[in-house]
Amino acid sequence: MEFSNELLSRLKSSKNVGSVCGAGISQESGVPTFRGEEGLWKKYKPEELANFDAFIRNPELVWEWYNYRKKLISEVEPNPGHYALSEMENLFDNFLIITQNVDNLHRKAGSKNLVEIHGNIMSSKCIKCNRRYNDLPFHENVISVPKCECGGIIRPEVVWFGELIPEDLLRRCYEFLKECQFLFVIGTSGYVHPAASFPLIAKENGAYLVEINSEETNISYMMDEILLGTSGKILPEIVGKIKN
Ligand code: BV8
Ligand code: ZN
Repeated sequence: MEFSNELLSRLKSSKNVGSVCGAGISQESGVPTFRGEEGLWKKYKPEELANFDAFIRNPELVWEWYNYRKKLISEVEPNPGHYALSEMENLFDNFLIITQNVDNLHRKAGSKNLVEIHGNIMSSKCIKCNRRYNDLPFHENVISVPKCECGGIIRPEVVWFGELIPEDLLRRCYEFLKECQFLFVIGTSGYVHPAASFPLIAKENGAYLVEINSEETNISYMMDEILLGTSGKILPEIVGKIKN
């Protein structure tokens, strides 16, 4: 893929470079996205499963969904897109990944400068005493709702619809976006807030916005450039250009 001189010169001269990532960056690892035709789960909308009321109403069903996703995620690896972002940490003074994904793949690819604003599917917590349980075993087809020693039920430690993003994570994002000079917006349909508002905040602070997506999205209108294609292919090519 050819990149504009504008993109390359801005990128090479930027110190504060970031990325806002969505499910699309994990698609080439084999993790289904939410709103694509393959959909995470055709029968239900994530918005109907990924919320606290649905969990209280039917914790078995919600754990079935999360165990299905945990098993799937435990069998996949990061793709070249994740590794390219991990490499960018060494190419810029101040590089940050803000991800909506809970699939642990940025960490597996070695990224350290990472804010998982929607949490991480591999950690769970008791809804009564908040005790954290990392790496709960997930049994396929055995649907039992995990219980805490205190008797409370345990939930996946992810941020559901209607729940607040942890204050410290949100603050870290806003502080970064204030200084951001160049922002990649990768593999997100731009529906879910507050992540969907991050590119505009960066733009208002002078950042150059480059969207990487296999199709136009809800937020393409605000981008300085749109690179249509898959992130697993485009990101390593960008890293190659920066290194030369
Ligand atoms: C909150 C965790 C305060 C669980 C998730 C303002 C305006 C409108 C609505 C709201 C608003 N503020 C709050 C809301 C309500 C709500 C919201 O945004 N609703 C939307 C649906 C309208 N937001 C919240 O509730 C948030 N909390 O704001 O608290 C508050 C609360 C209530 C009311 C007011 C304020 C919390 C949201 C967090 C929800 N949790 N996940 C879990 O994952 O199990 S969201 C879920 O969607 C995932 O995290 C996912 O990452 C995220 C976003 O989806 P995408 O990542 O974009 O994935 P999608 O499938 O949609 O798109 C994939 C893209 O990839 C596509 O564009 C495709 O073309 C592209 N692609 C595919 N393959 C590739 C590719 N691109 C490149 N390469 C490829 N190979
Ligand atoms: Zn407990």
